Amino acid sequence: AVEATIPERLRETWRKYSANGFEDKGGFEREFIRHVETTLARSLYNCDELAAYAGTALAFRDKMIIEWNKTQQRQTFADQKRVYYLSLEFLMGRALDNAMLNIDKKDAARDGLGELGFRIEDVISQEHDAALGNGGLGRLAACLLDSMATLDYPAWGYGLRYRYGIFKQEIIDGYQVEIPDYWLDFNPWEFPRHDVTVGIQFYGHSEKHEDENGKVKHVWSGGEIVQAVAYDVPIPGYGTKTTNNLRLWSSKASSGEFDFQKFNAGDYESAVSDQQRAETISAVLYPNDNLDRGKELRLKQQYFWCAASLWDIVRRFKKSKRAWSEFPDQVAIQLNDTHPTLAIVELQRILVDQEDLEWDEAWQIVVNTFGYTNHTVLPEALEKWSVPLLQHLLPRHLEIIYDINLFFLQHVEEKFPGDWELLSRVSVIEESQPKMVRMAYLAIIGSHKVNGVAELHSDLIKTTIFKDFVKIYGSDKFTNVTNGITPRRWLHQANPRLSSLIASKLGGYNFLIDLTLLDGIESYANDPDFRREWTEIKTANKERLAKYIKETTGYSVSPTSLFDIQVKRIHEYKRQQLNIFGVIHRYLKIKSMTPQERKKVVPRVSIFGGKAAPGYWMAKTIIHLINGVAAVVNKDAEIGDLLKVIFIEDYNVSKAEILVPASDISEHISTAGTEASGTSNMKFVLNGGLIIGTCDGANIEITREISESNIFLFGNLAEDVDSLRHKHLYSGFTLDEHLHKVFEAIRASAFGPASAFEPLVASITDHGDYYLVSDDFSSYIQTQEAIDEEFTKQDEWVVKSITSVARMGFFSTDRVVGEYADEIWNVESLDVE
Ligand code: IMP
Ligand code: B1N
Repeated sequence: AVEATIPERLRETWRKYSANGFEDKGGFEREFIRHVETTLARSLYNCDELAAYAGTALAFRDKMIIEWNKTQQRQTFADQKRVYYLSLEFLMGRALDNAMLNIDKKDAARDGLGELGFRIEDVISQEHDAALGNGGLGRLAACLLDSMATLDYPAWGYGLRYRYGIFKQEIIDGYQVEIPDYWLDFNPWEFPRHDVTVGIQFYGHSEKHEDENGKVKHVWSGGEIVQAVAYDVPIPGYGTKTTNNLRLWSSKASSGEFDFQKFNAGDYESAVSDQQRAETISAVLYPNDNLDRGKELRLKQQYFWCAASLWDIVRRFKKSKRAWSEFPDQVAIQLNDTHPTLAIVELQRILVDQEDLEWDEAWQIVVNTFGYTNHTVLPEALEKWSVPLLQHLLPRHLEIIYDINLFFLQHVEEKFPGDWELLSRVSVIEESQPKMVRMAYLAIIGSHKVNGVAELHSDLIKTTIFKDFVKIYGSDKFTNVTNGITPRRWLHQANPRLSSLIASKLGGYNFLIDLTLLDGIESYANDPDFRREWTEIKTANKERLAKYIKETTGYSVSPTSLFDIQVKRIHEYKRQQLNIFGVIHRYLKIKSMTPQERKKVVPRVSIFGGKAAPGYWMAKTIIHLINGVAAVVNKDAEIGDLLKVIFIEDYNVSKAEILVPASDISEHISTAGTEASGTSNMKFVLNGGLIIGTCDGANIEITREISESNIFLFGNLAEDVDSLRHKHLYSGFTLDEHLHKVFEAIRASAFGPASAFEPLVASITDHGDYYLVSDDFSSYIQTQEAIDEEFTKQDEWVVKSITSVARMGFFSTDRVVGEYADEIWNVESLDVE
């Protein structure tokens, strides 16, 4: 319909001069030089690596945005249901390599850059990571975007354009120091849309008015308005022309906000401060992972982003001129954890207050639109907002929350008359001092589906934190969608040689879009030539990491050692403390050996990496201890290569791409029942590393897929955790003798002043050992010994490695997106042809 309104002649002219981008090496060089000369105003004589990166990125950006435009047009004309993925975090990492591979022009760029005097790897490594996330939750959002584009779903991400991503970590004297991550100096991947700007209201008050028909209307007035400006980031699919959109909102003062009268009167400070206050909203990503701190600015971020996104979604829907009842047939909104729960309240407000729908009709639309994904059962991560804060910041929304709760409790009361305890347990309002709004309950009530992210986790939410809601709604409202990863970035991009070896046996790269095809390599585990190539690739990846370690830490590690890697956020529940205590045990044991005995030791490099939340003191203590142990062990001449301990500074997505392909063993050793899924476990196995892990999260399903003989499981089960904790508190416990020795060494200041580490030791010996380190320690060190033993049988080890990779097909986000599409969104992909 829109097409018909444009005269044919105009369309012809447009077609004639449309941008085309490049196709081959020559075309790439032409576009590269054009951008270096005209966009960057540089020349042959001052084109350094950074300029080469910029020129390359701009050439690729042109190609992507051409497809972006066509995709958006196609999706607009097709007029079918779209998906909106609301996430406060998108941990994208670098974009250039991904763009090159997804649009299949990396060879052209490599050859072109070569002719122009650059190495493609050096150019790629100039890029600053887009680090708008903390860890697994944010990286999952990025993997899902990749898969939604690859599978041609009409899907947009919505998030915040933080000026500062997750902080950069430096280690100084063994301590973590945080440095701000200003990443926007040069960002070729975003398109500012100053025409897509909306005012977002805060504070003020809510009033009731009666209109001429006696109908009560709610009006929210007063307060302040902050502008939300859209920035669009193109998301290219792999092997398809679909290029989807990630829309990030940036906050800006309303134009009236910069007060020229104050400015002219010389009151510069207060003229500027209003502006700064507005811009603060999208200034910085909160650096907490699995922790809710209830800060006002965080609530402002959440509402700002939800309100802007809903305005945009509703505006787009209204262009279709459909009835409101069709909204859920056109729009699916997925809530990435409870952070965007206010979107539920905001849509109800738009429908009732602005569009004049009846409450019940509006509410039905809302519930049919939203789905909620829960990512954690940790009590400290379950979001609650105080009623007085909501009253102050969002007065009308608080009223709506109270009404939602009232109607919900009436429904519960009808179903379970007289069960007052049930009513108070499931109320959205916690009757504490001050009263608190339980966001997860609101998210459940306002969504048609609630999912966990791995089987154990989805069972746990149904039997523990959301048990009452299963009783009320039945178990059909709850479902499981086990997480995955994108094989494009986490195999093809991070490990090109392995990807190419697999492709050579499978007759091409189809496995990258149907990961279950990997099962075709299982039989090659019997082929000695294949095993040799497989081993060579692992060794090359370990050499690359060893080189990186040498350059960044100065320590030399031998690539023939067993590389044992634990990289993830530092958290007590993830138990890096268990790992480092195990390392100390290993060190003490080697020290006590005779030279003859030492000859039998399997040399090991224990590699750690990860950030601690700046306010999480115990996590910082764990980092400190790891570095203390490294300082002692690595310079102990008696130990030499038998043991090295490495802490990789500033772990991020692009460092993960170096670490993940280089592991022999990786550690996923959370206290059972605490890690909802984990996704790096999948990445390591897909790259031919074996894992040591607890029966937790997705480890359980990985075991089921690859078989128990290919994974090293240890430790207590989730079902026993409660009684063990209870036992610690009420009957006390005796320490494992090996762990006791480890603590003696720490308390004797073997790794730095004992006082620094005392709180960590005491959390186990004196404060109940909540994470069951002592209960799992002996099983952990025995399993590590079994790993040493297995590693000496290299042939068997490689067979395990190949077999595991062959069986990892289940863990692609392509499968994940398909499940969301069928079971939650009811949305179909859009044929590109
Ligand atoms: P929005 O849905 O209005 O935000 O538009 C997103 C993008 O879709 C725009 O930037 C356009 O590229 C494309 N688009 C939106 N409406 C139309 C249309 O009517 N014809 C062609 N493309 C459109
Ligand atoms: O989400 C990942 C899972 O694989 C991990 O097991 C899980 O720990 C992670 C509040 C979170 N859950 N909750 C968070 C992050 C930031 C924040 O402010 C909570 N992250 C997870 C993907 O499902």
